[in-house]
Amino acid sequence: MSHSNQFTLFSHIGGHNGWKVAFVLEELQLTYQSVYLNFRKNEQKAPEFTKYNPNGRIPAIIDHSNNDFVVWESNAIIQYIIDKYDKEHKLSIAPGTDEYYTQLQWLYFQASGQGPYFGQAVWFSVAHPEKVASALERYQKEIKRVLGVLESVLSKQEWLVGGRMTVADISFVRWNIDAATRLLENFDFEKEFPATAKWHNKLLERPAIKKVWEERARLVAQQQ
Ligand SMILES: N[C@@H](CCC(=O)N[C@@H](CS)C(=O)NCC(=O)O)C(=O)O
Repeated sequence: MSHSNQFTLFSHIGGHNGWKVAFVLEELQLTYQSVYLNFRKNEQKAPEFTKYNPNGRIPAIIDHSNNDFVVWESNAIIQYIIDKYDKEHKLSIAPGTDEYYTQLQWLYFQASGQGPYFGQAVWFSVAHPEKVASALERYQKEIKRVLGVLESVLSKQEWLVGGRMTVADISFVRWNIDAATRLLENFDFEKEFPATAKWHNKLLERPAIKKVWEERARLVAQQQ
């Protein structure tokens, strides 16, 4: 089958992890077509999709330039993209260096320490059938704890690794948008975590990230 775009990206308009991959693809100017699954119809659990991702969750990518190779788990996808297609290390740290593992450390921390906890805060605030104040409080506290970890580093350096922007920084953007705008009550990001807020706003100003985020806004508006 011939494809005009290098990648197919399975994503979701309201979700988080697909946008993270789109940010990276756009930054590297790689071509992709997004397929947005409909969670209301449970399309992420249907065999047409689980044949690609047995975990039944977005994102997943198909690389049409590599025999339709499939990868799922957002940060594994990001790792695949940079290892294979960021040979000049515009957005990543060269393998074989110590800092490569610092980059990996942040990617793991994002996937295990930020995403799931911030996600549970959303679940207990809007989706859980009962109100469980203690659970919500636990996850909201964890959001601040994770932002505190970032602040402790970013108050001393501009970027997480290598003295420049990499995928490590980009991986945090999507959930931090929600932390800054809707996950916490009476929260002043700039005041409580000034270095992290500055770093986050700088990332939002990146033309590639802006472009992807504007596309999402357009799709969200279309749904309403
Ligand atoms: N650790 C996974 C998390 C994937 C994930 O939770 N995806 C959500 C949307 S952002 C999903 O597909 N949810 C639908 C479901 O759980 O059925 C990753 O980083 O790719």
